[in-house]
This record gives sequence, C-alpha cells and structure tokens, in this order.
Amino acid sequence: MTRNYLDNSRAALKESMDYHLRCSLCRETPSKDYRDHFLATAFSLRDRMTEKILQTERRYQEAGAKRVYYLSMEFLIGRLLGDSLYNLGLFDLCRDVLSEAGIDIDEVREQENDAGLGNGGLGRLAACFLDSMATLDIPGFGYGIHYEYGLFKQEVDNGYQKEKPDNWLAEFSPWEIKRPDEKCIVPIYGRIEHFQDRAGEYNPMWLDWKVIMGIPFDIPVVGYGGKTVNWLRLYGAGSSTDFDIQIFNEGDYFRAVEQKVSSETITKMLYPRDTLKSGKELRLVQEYFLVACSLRDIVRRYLKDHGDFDRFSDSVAIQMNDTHPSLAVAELMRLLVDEYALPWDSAWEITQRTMAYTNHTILSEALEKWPVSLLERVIPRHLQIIYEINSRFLATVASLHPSDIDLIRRMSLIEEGENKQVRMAHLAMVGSHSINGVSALHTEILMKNNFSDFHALWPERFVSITNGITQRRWLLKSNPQLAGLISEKIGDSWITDLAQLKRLESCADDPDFQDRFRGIKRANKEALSRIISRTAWVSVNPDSLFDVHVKRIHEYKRQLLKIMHIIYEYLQIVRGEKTPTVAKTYIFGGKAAPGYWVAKQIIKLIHNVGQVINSDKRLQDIMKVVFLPDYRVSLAEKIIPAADLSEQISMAGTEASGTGNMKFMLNGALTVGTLDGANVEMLQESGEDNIFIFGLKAGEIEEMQRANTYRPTEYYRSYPEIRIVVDTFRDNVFCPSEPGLFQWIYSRFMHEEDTYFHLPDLLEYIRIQEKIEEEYRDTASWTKKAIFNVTRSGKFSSDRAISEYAGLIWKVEAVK
Ligand code: GL9
Repeated sequence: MTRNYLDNSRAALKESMDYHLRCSLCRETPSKDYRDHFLATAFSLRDRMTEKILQTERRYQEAGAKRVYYLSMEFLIGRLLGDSLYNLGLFDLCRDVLSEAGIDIDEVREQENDAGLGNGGLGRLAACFLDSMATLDIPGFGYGIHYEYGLFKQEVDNGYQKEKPDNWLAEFSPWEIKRPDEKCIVPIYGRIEHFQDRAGEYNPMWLDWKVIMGIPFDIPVVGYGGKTVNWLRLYGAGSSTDFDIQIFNEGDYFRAVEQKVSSETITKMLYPRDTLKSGKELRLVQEYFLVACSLRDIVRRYLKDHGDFDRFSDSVAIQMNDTHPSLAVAELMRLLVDEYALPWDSAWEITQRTMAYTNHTILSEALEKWPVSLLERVIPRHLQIIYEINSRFLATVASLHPSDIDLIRRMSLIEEGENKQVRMAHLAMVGSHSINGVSALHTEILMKNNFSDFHALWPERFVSITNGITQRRWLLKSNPQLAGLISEKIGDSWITDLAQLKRLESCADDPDFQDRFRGIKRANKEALSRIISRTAWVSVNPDSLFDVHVKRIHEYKRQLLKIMHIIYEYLQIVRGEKTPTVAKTYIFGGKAAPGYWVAKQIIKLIHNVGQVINSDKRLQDIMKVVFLPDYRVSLAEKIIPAADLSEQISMAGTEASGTGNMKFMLNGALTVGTLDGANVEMLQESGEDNIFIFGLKAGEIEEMQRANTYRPTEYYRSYPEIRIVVDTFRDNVFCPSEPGLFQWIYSRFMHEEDTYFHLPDLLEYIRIQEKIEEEYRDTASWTKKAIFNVTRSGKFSSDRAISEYAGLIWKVEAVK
C-alpha cells in the first residue's frame, strides 16, 4: 500500500485510521472501543506530523535558519489530540469519520491521559510557547525530561490530600517517537586530576566518572495551519548497556559499562515543588542530565553544517526557563574548552551570546542554590568552571568598584559561609546576554530589588516580556462555542492574531449578541456543574455566579483570603445581617506540594467550610463551596470557560505574572485581583470598569515590611469584620469534630505572623465582593464587561510574547 501521509481527504483519513486499528493495534474493524479509536486517530495524525517535521526541517536547512532551543525542566502539555486536530485543520473531518463509525469524538478525546510533566504556570508557559513558535513558523524546539511519572494525581479524602503516582505512560503515549539511535552518554561523578602537558602547563582531567545514557523521545509540535511542525525532545535516562562506548571513550568499554549509574531512577519522576527549591541530589542530577543531553545534541546538530564554532551564536539561541537549566552555562563552556579546545575567552563570548535567562519568581525560597560540596561530588569539572567564571567576573566588578567589598560579596556566584553555595541565578545572569522578567511589574521588582546590583552593572541586559497563553488551546479548543460565535462575527483571523478580537467591540452592546454570549457561558456552566457533581459530589446551580480560584495551593496566592471572605459572607447571612441577592458557587482547585503542610491544611479548611455551608438548609440555593480534586490542564480547560469571576488575589509583589488570569479573561470572566503580576497590565488593557482591583500595592507592602509596621493584632482589634472571621478558627466553627484543627491560623495572627498580609487586604476584599454582587445583578452590564474582557485580551497571546522573545532576545526570524 502506498500511502500519502499528507492526504487530508476524508477517504485517506478513514483509510489511515482503519490501517492503524488493524496494523498498529491488531484490532478487528470496526472497533467499538474508544481507546482503540483514540490511538488509531493519534497515530494517523502523527503520520501526518512526522512527514511535516521532515518538510519543515528541509525548509529550515535551505534557509540556513537560526534555531531557538527552549530548555525547561517542565513542559505541562496536557492532552494533545484536540490541539493536533485543530492545528492540522482536521477536527471536523475526523469527527465525521468517527461518527460514521458510531463513535463520539468527545469520548475518544477523554481517553487521553494528560502529560503532566510540569507543576503549574512555568511548565504550562513552556507548552504554550512551543505552540506559538510552531504557529509563527519559528525554528523553535523544546528540550526537557521524559519523566516516567508526571505531577502526582490528587485525591481528596475527607478534605485531606492524598498523592497518587501519575503513571501517564502506563498505556503509553502515541505521540512520542523514541530515538535510541540518537542517544547520548553523559559523564557524572568522579574526580579531577591535573596533568602536566608538553609545555609544562597543568591541565585538568576529569577521571573515574560514571555514565548516564540519555534516550531522546520526540513529540511533534504542530503549528496552527499545519505548515510548520517542530518538536519537543524529552530525554529519558536509559538502562541499556549495549552502547557504543567509542562515542565517549575509546577502549574503555568494560569500565564504562561497570560504572553506568543506575540510571532509570534519574528520570523517574518530576519533583512536585513549585516556587520552592528542592535541594535533593537527584534533582541536581536531573538538571545536569537535561543540560548535558541537550547541549550535546545542539552542538552535534550545529557541527553537521559547520566546521568550527565561529557562527555558533548566529545559528543557535538557548533560552533557560528559570535557573533549573542554568548549568547550561558551565556545560557549554566545558564542551567548548575541554572537548573542542577553544580558548577560554572565545568560548566565553560564544556562551554569553548564545544563552538567555528568564526569571519566573522573586520568592527567595525558590531561588536555587546548590552546595559547593554537592557539585564537587556530582560534577567536579563544572564546579571548577564555575569558579573560573566567578573569578573573572569578580575581577571585572572589582575593577569598576575597587573598594566595594560588600558589592563583590553580594554579586559573587558563590555564597560564602559555613556551607558554601553556588547561586544559580547569578550563574545564569553572568552567562547570558539577556535577562527577562515575565511581567512589567515583576521585571521592575527584579531590577529594583533582587538583581539591582546586576542591573546597575548591565542595564542593557534586562528586558521585560509579559507572559502569554495560546488562544488555540485556551479558546478555540476549550471553548468551541464561543470561538464559533467570534468567528461568525469577525472571521477567524483571531486564531493567529489575537488583537483582532478588538473588532468585536461593536457587538458588546448588541442585545442579540449578548444573549448568545450568555447562552454559551450558561452551557459551559452546565457542563461544569455535571463534572462537579460527579467528582466533588456537590450539586450546584448553573444560574449562580461561578466564582473560581484555581491554581497551585500556596500561601502567597492567598486561598486563605478567599475562604475568609466566604466565612464572613456565611456568618453575615446566617446571622441575618445580610440578605443575599445573588446565588454563588465558590469553586476551588489546586494541588499542594506533598511536604507543604500549610497548603494541605488550606485544602482541608476549604473542604470543611464547604461541608458546613453546603449542608446548611438556610443556604440551600444561595451558596455552595466546592473543591474540585486533581486540578490539571484538561480540567482547567473545562473550568475556565465556565467562570464568571476569576480570583487573582496574591499578595502584591509575589506573583511574577500569572497565566491563569489571562485564560479567564480570554473566556469572558471578570477578574477580581490585586495589582500583582500581569493583573496590572490586564487593568490597563480592559479599563478599570471591567476589572475589580483591590488591596495594598507592592510598594506599600514593601514599605510596611521594611519599616516593620504591620501588626495583625491591631487589625484584629480594630475591625469586627476581621475579628468574627478569625475567631471561627479559635472556636472550631469549621472543625467541631476535630477541635483545635485550625487553631494554628488564629495563633499565627495573634503572634503577629501573617507573612502574606491577609488581614490588611480583607476589608477591601469584602467590600469589593459586595460591589461585584451588586454589579452581577445587572445582567446586561455584566455581560458587556465580560465581552470587553474577551475583546481586550489580545495582548495576552503567547504569539505576542514569542514575537517579543524572537525580536528582542533571540534575533530569529520566521521561516515561511
Ligand atoms: C511561576 C510564577 O509563579 C507565575 O507567576 C508565572 O506566571 C509562571 C510563568 O512565568 O512562573 N514561577 C514558578 O516557579 N511557578 C510559576 O507558576 N511555579 C510553577 O510552575 C508551579
């Protein structure tokens, strides 16, 4: 059978799906099994994408294009079937082919496991960026880790989070292409000795290393329109011993086999911590493994077309997604100096011109530092290189500020002390030509506070690039009805140019358009209500206001502030001090890092408050509180289109950007938020009438922290609204059967501990929620504001973000 993989006719698609049912899956046709159809469909799409990878590669080759490599420990890709169908333009066709066989495409799509290879925003951003690079025809590729277990699955048992392994590959993924032929061998551990060469110079030699094998798994990344297909390459640590040791060290085969690290453990699982460093040796090994595999691969690909490194930084751009891959600076230096014998200065220039670093958080507990003693044991040669980089760097600093010892101490890559540590952010900044924050406010804070010394030294290196999200996944695919309505009015150019949504503004006042817009929201709310009753066992009213707080559970994100408001409202109603005018459903979701006690307690608190409120007859049709278990990409795709109100209430100055905030805006939810991260820019875009902003500003909080003037007990004493809420924690109102359970919250406030400033923002938060309730009752006005949120969200496309990276940092162009 000759097969044309690019034939997108109905007959060809049908033939291909039947072929895979029989030949790849060994099933009788017709099959009635949804999973069979999922795999057969995925294989049929993969055929088309792999063919296009080859075509795309030829195009890049002919253009001699510069390539971007996005290095990230996390790619939170979720499901791929729907996106591939939309981006290839095969959705309708495929739905019809399946339905002819009596198969519902939605059921088929539900068969796919999420690829949860990330914790949250940082990993999801990386996935959106891949989609945008392919859509914009940019030669941009991802490098990451092929974790056997992604982020844990969350179960909630009586309000307590239970972690279950996420064995996402148990039924294997049809998207990935394993490429053992392109494996690489990575040295690790061992020691350094210095040998004298002929000229009498002492040269370092890395001896007695062990080896890890990196096996690439490629996942095609198809851009919208299907023209460009890039790839994401994930490395798994391999267990095979029959590698060709000549690649690495001629004649030393047996020793290398013997010294092979028990490598399967290395890529076993994703570390489930967000914005918190792990400090575990295995995590360091993972970070090094990613960097070592990807740089070998990048250099190998470059050298296929080049005889030397003269054009390296004109041909290659490497973006480090946070400091997790910052060892890339040392590894590239090691490759250039040790393996390709370049002089240090040339190697350094190449490295700096190639690398760029994105910072994703200012929380100090997330800033990675690794003990020098650990690096010395795991990657001794890299430690030496880091020391050399540091001594040259500090010499420059000293020459500019000869007597400023304190400055040198602050900027050093090494933090002195009893346990010396390497500051990975400093390594990343020194080794890069570009340093960027992920929103205007975040970049400003980086330059003013965390990295002010570096900013003073190299102001030209700092840029701000506000995050973005791909509208292909977060509107076209996840909210198909709204996408259809928009396309009906303004055509479908918004799919690749989100700013086009502006053209919808004239519809905002049109009662007919408003009706349809509301009808779609209502249908999405009904669909979510069914999920809620199935997974959280609570029945909710789709006509109520859906007030949604979903994201990782973290103190700085202040789920506690939300729950305190709910408690306040509940008390007001049951005490007869408030007559509710709007029925509300409060929806929470999010995972807590397994070792994060406070975050787990907050889940328990949400659960318990929900139990009390949901079973109170007086509030039957007025208020519900729901915690949806196992928040993940595929669930977010169902929650976000159903939201009326988006909670973005982090303490100002802590959320670097946020990306969930943008997804809600795009889907017509109004935001209640602090002036934090990208909320600031959402306010600018939407206009102040269409967003609810409250709370202390970052500068005000900073000032209160500096002057140490904030006293929680003063707020407790001064404001009865605060007192009645805080007292519920002391009085076991939400834990009658487990007295003392939430006492810790009360005690913290009483001991003047409230790191994330809940109490100073609570009053204003209560007031603005009252305003929201008031405004929600004016349906036409609310709908208009919701529409404006959609039409003014154009800036928050990841296409805009990627265009900025391409122009300002990577200097790469589209290859059309
Ligand atoms: C984060 C920030 O906290 C978010 O505000 C930001 O939007 C994203 C993407 O830039 O990066 N930094 C970080 O470490 N995480 C973020 O979400 N953590 C997780 O990925 C869970």
